[in-house]
Formats: sequence, structure tokens, C-alpha cells
Amino acid sequence: AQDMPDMWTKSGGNPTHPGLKWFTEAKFGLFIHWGLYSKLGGRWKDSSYYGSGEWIMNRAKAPAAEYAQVAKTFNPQGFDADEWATIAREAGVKYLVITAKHHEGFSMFDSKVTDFDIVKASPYGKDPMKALSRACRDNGIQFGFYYSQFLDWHEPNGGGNSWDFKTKDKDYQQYYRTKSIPQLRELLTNYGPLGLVWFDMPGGLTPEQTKRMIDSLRLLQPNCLFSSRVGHGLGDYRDFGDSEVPPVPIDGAWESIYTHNDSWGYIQHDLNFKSPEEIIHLLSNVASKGGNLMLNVGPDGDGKWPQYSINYLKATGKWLQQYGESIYGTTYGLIPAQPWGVTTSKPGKLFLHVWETPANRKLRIPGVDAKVKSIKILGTRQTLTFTQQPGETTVQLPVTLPDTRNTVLVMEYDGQQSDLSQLRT
Ligand code: H79
Repeated sequence: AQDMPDMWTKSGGNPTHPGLKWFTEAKFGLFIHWGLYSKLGGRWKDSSYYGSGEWIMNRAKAPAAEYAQVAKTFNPQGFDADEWATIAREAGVKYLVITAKHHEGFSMFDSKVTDFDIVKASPYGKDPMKALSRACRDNGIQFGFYYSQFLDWHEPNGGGNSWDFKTKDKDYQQYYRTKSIPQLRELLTNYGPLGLVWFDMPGGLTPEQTKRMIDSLRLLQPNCLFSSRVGHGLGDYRDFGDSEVPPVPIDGAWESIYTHNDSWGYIQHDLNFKSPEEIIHLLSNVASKGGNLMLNVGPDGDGKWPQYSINYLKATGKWLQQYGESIYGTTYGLIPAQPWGVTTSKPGKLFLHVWETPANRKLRIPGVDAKVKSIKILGTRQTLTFTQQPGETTVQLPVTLPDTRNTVLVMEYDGQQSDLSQLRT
């Protein structure tokens, strides 16, 4: 986990923001990192790079003009917006966020602000974001853009180390005025209603300037959420460090983001993909703390997803078809994590995510004083026998559970949530 200064991650947003309803119910999102780095796939000249493939320009110290040449070979003929959105829907994600521009500075959308975009600088010559935004909406998926508002290694005045520009004497104001803000306006104008804009790595602006920028962007789409990495506590929901889950339940709207293998951008030699079981456990664990999981996929330079990502996401979607009621629209589990797994909640219901079956097949649920009415295997009519004592309920598990990775039991109880031990930060 990266150390993110609190100033960046704190959500100071408006708790009555209209977008927070879909966001807090969504629980599962898909992040897509796609840019020129996807074409490089972790290779620059004769060297291979591992991890964070989208950083290859910086890590290989590629001069901006030379790196820009990659655009001339970027021609993702395999890109199919409907196919992407269909896999996303089958995976069970409720929102999709794609890199409109990452730190490399290349615009993956039709931009009038620069020539360094996929329409003018690449043989592809079309705007894939037009098709994708439409396909997501057709499939009932909220659509959002990642936008690197400060780091831009293509622009002499953009933030960060591009190796042939001097870091000193940069005019960040000029960069924001001529690229960042106009492009954000394009994104908030040309792609229909956006669920959110995912800002990353703030810098170069005072809190007052950031607020002015944000306030003017909000006028374009009042329902669109802004992520906390816009900086200065001005976001609408909270993101933690990359690949970080908070240790305790957190109130309010928040999200954990994870790579599928060990990179955001496509890396041809990285096959360390999280298994369906790992994804499902991540999802139920994040939900048990009250947040959303946004899992990343890195399509290649042709526009195809790694086959493992397709297969494992579909397997996750299959699990969600059976057990989605224990994820979507839930709040954090009202009892602490147990040796056997974690819990999520809805009014009158506690969902028990069984990761590990106790050897004696007796599942202990401490911290419950409400009267337990029934305990069932979710998605079946199978009722389990249980005994209840003050502060502890014990369920007898059957010899075989339908899903050895994460069977979900649903405990229905009479009375208030306050009869369960309430976890708070
Ligand atoms: O888009 C993904 C990252 O590229 C971006 N945020 C996620 C969502 C990000 N930008 N900056 N950082 C993350 C933090 C920077 C980490 C670094 Fe490194 C450590 C830069 C250099 C050393 C990671 C490892 C990137 C290159 C090597």
C-alpha cells in the first residue's frame, strides 16, 4: 500500500451529493488502464519492466518526442466496445472507469485541445470512448473517466518528471489552463452523463484554485462524482492508497482499487493474475468494511483483454449471480471479521461469508443479541440448525457447502441492528 497523505484521500465532499446513492450501492467496479503503454506491454528497447506498466515512459527515461512515436503504431483494431461492456456486465460490475489520459499525456479520446490524441496522432483515427460510453450505458453500467489532472510527461509544463523537461521553472498554471481544465470540460461535455471522474495525484494548484476548478466542472454535470485524489479534501468519496483495504469498517462512500495482475497497464510477461477465489474474497472483504472494490483490467495495444482477466471476471460474475444479494446494496458487517470469514449487512439480515469451514463444522457467530429467526444458505431454501445463547449463535454447517471458496449464509433476526455489536471507526 502506498502512503497517501490524508489531504489527498480525505473525502470532504457533500454527503447529499446525488451520485452517492448509486455509488455506495454498487460495491463492484471495473478500472481500465489503456494507453500507449498498453502497446509497449512492459517493453522499451531491449528491457522488460515489471509492475506499473503505465509508468514505463518515466521508468525507461524515454524522451517525450521519442515516446510520442508510439502513437503512430497504436491501432487497436481488436477493440470492441460492446464486447467490453458485455464482459463487464457479466462480471457483475456496476461501474466502469477508463483512463482518458494517464501520466504519459496521450489522450485516448477525441480532443480539440491537443494533437496528441488517438484521433489525430494514431492510425486508429476514431474515438473509442464514444463507443464505450454508449455501450456501458446500454448495459446498465455507470461510466466514468480516469484523468491525470496534474502529471503529464508529454507537456513541458505538466507535472512530474519527464526526462527532457526541467522540473524547475514549470508553469503548472499554464498547463492547467491550456490542457487539463479544457480536456476535463470536453470529457464532461461530449460523453453523456458520467458517473464519476477519477482524478489522480494532485499537485500544482492551491486549495483555492482546486476549488475553483472543481466548482466550474460541477456546473457541467452536477450528478457526476469526483474522486478524492482531486486533492485538498474536495472529492465526493474516498479512495485509499493503491491496493489498500482499511483495517476497520469505514462510514461514508469509499473505494479500494486493485490490479488484477501486478500492473495497471498491460504487461505481456505478467501472468500473476488473482484467481476468482482471491477476487471474491477481496470483494466480500471490502464490502464487509463498507466500501467498493474497483478491480483493474489492462487491455493490450490491440484492444484485447488478457484471457485470464476475461475468464476470472466471468467466474466472479457467476458467483455474484448466486450471492449478489450479500454484496450489492449492503453496508459493512456488524460483527468483526471471524476466523471463518467476514460479514455484510442489510436491515434485519446478516450475511456470513464463509471462507474457511471450521473443522467441526460448527460456525460460531459472536456478538449477536437480537433474536435469530433463521439461518439459510443464500440462494437456496436450505435452512440450517443453530443454537443461540446470549451473545453467541452457533450454526451447524452441512457436510458440503455449495461453494468452497465463499458460500454465503443469511441470518435473519428480529429487532434492531443495535442488537448486533456495531463496528465503527
Ligand atoms: O494509475 C495507477 C498508477 O499509475 C497511479 N495510480 C494508479 C491508479 C499512480 N500514480 N502515481 N502513483 C500511482 C504513485 C507512484 C508510485 C511510484 Fe513507481 C513509485 C512511482 C515510482 C515509484 C510504481 C512503481 C510506479 C512506478 C514504479
